[in-house]
Amino acid sequence: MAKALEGVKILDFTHVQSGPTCTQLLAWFGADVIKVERPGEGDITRGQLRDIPDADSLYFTMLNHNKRSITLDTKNPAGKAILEELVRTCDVMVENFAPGVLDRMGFSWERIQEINPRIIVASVKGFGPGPYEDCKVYENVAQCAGGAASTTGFDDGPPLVTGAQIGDSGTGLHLALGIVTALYQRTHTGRGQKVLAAMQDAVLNLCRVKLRDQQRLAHGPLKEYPQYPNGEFGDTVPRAGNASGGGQPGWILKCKGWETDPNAYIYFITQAPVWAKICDVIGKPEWVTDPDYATPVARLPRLKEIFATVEEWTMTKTKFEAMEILNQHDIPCGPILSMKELAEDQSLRETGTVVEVDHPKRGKYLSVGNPIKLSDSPTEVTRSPLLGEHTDEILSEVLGFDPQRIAELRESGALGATRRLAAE
Ligand code: CAO
Repeated sequence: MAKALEGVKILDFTHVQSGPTCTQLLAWFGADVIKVERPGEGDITRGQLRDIPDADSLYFTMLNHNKRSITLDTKNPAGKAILEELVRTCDVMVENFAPGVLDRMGFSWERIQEINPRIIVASVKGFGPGPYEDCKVYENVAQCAGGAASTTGFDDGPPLVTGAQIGDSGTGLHLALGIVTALYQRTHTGRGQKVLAAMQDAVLNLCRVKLRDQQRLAHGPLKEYPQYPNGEFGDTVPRAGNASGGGQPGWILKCKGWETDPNAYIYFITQAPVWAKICDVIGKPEWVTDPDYATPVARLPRLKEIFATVEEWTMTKTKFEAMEILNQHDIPCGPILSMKELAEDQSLRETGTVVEVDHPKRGKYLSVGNPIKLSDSPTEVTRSPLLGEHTDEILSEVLGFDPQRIAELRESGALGATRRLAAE
């Protein structure tokens, strides 16, 4: 079956996490993603957090499925000339180097446009134009600078970063949307354009509800926050612990076994339309008519006490038992699932959200597959490339170079030493 982005050629000049997550998605949608890597080392994540000696790390393999790899020394004149050919041939260039790197390499936006006015140049940077535009940025820096850390954690503790990679993978998602939008616009204009996703902007976009709350503060306390009614509100959005970000109060509650299992918890939402059912389930039918508990407004100053009472009930059930009972009554809730539980979840395997991939050097490993499902463009996850595995193939198939030219290029040092799958 033809894939959604079949025929689109991506020059993937990305590394680490933010850029690779973007190009991996495009590859899953059918684009031909050509990953250009520095000879010898390649993407730095190949060697980072290694669990198996000499094999590409899970960090790399889980972010670079369905791509081809070519090694090029772009500081070598012949290597630079090949990069120029790739710019001429590809539809999109994606990069997430530190600010100024592409310019120093000789590939300013103006120069790229001269080579190929149809190309879309998509970049992840830490910050957009402004005081920090020249800074190098990693995940947690973006979480801190984008408002996530200041609003995550408990009121009496320090700011916290979250395990979700909203700075890297979150920005990669934003960039992917920018790219397909620019590709669509190109069908009318015939022109390429620059696409920028700054990590600070992407994190702030995901923290939209907190900027909402910042403005609500001017009109009084945030009544759904745990600080209400007894705590103090300053002039900035406080950390809200596990309170829900929406209008339906929620909290994380202990379940049976919490003393020994760090994940024996459930997220419980006291959604207003099912309040009567909640009261029945937890054995408090009198709360349905009691004016202190009957309405959402009356409940707000009593949320702590209400959740403590609900918890007395959840502690008598495992998180899965509680989930089953609550779902029978349409009461929104969610078990706190560990990575082990997610890895073993059969339904996630069946949908391809968790996939097992085979790799010639590391054997079988689990990965997260494509979380976006297209009915007419199904995803088949294939393993990440070895460093430079497709160098010759790309030079001949994509750029049309003959074997002699490839041999000369190899002599020149432009390609570095290629590791061949067959030789390993
Ligand atoms: N051949 C020769 N040189 C190459 C090359 C190739 N194929 N590919 C890259 N290089 C060189 C570049 O030319 C550059 O050299 P110069 O600094 O001499 O110009 C260098 O490698 C790469 O530079 P970098 O500054 O991007 O890399 P870094 O490891 O120092 O910084 C990072 C990494 C992520 C902090 C930085 O790239 C960055 O801020 N990127 C933007 C934000 C981002 O994506 N962050 C998320 C990373 S995931 O947590």
